Amino acid sequence: MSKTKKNIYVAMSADIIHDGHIKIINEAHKYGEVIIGLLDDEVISSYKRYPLLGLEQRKVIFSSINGVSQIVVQKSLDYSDILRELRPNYVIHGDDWKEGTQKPIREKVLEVLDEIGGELIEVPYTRGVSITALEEALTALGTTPDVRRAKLRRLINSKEYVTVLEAHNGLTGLIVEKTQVEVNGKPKSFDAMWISSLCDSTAKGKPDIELVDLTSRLNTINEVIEVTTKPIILDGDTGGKVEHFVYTVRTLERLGVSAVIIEDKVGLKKNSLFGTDVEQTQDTIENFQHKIREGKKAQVTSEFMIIARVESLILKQGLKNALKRAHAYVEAGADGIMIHSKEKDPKEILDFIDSFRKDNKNTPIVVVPSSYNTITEQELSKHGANIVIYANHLIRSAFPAMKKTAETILQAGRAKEVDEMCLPIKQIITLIPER
Ligand code: SPV
Ligand code: MG
Repeated sequence: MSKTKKNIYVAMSADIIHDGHIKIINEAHKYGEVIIGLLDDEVISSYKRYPLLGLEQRKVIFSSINGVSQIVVQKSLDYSDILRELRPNYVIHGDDWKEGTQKPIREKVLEVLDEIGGELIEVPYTRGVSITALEEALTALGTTPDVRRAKLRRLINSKEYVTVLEAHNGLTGLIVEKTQVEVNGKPKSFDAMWISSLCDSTAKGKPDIELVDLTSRLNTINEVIEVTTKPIILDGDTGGKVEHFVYTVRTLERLGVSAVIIEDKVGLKKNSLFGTDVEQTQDTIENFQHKIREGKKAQVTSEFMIIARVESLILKQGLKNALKRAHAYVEAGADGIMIHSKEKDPKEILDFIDSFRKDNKNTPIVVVPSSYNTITEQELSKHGANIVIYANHLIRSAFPAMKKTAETILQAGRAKEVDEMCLPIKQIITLIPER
C-alpha cells in the first residue's frame, strides 16, 4: 500500500452480502485505499449467531470486490487494537450506529481516531435492506441435515463455550431457537438444543427409565427439526445394546442431529439426579469402550459426535474412577466427555475438569449444571468446559404454571381468574404465524 495514498478502514461481518455493503465500499474508495476488517467467526457469533459463511469464505468474496485493497481480521467488536495497529486516515460506517447497541463501540472508535489523527465518515444506512428480514427468510427456508449436523463442531471450535437448552417438542424448540436477550449491550441466544430423556419422557407422562422407545424419541426430534435450525444434541441414555446403537447412530446422522451423548450405565437406567438413592449399575470400561468404538465405526459423516457420559461422580465412585474412565473413553474414540454430578457444590465437577485438562487439552467437555446451579457458564468455561447444557428448565418451569392454572379454574368454577396467568387469546392465535 502506497505511503502517500490515504487509507480507509471498513469493519464488516457481512456473511449475507448485499448492495448496502457495496455502496459503503464504493464510498470508501473515494477517500483512498480500502482496508476491510472482517470480523472473525467468534466475534460474529458472540453478538448474533454463527455466520453462514466462515471467515475464509468471506475473505475470498471480499478479495474479489472492486476497490478493496487489503483484508485484515478484526478479532473483537472493539476497533481499538486494530485501529492503533493500522492507523488509517479514515474509518467509514453506516450512520445507524449512532444509537442502540453499537453506540459505545462508535464512541470508542472516535476516541482512538482522535488519538491517531484519523477521521470518522458516516454514510446514511441503506434502508430497505433488512438483514433481519433476510435472516427470517432464510430461517423460514429451514436448513438441511448436513448443514445442521455440522454446526455443533463449528460452534465448539469458534466460541468460548456453547450454551444449550432443552427442547421437548416443536414449541419448546422454537423457544430455544428464537429467544434472544441483551447482555452488556450484546444480543445473546442459545446455541443448540438438548433433547433430554427426562423431559421427553415427562412430556409424554412416562418415567425416565428408557421406557420411551426410539421411534417415539425420533418423533420428538422430528417435531423439533421441522421448525428450527439450531444444532441438536440427543440424550441417548445408555445407547442401548451395541447392536442397536450402531443403527441409532446412522438414523441420527441422517436426520441431522449433531451429537448423541451416551452414559456408562447398564441395566434399568434411572435418572442420574437420584444418585445412589436408587440402584444403578455402571458399565465396565471395556464394554463401554466397545460401544463407543462400534458407534464410531458405524458413523458415516465426519461431523457427527459421540459423547461419552461418565457417571462415576453420580454413583460415588470418586474422581480417580471418573478420570480413568474419561481417558479410556476418549481413547476408544469418544468425541467429547460429559461429566455429571448431583452435588449442590460445583467442586467435584471443577476438580474433574481441572484434572482432566492436565492430560487432555482438546477433547470437548460437556457439563449439566442442574444441581450445582450457582456457578456461571463463564466460570465453567474458564476451567475448561466447552458445552453447558440447561437440561430440564423449560419443562420444570411450564409444569408449575400449568398446574396452578388447572387448580385455579377448579377452585373458581370459571376461567376469568387465570386470565392474567395466560397469554392473551389474540397472542396465542398469532404466536405461530402461517408461512
Ligand atoms: C436428562 O436431561 O435427561 C439428563 C440429565 O440425562 S439428568 O436429568 O441430570 O440426568
Ligand atoms: Mg437423561
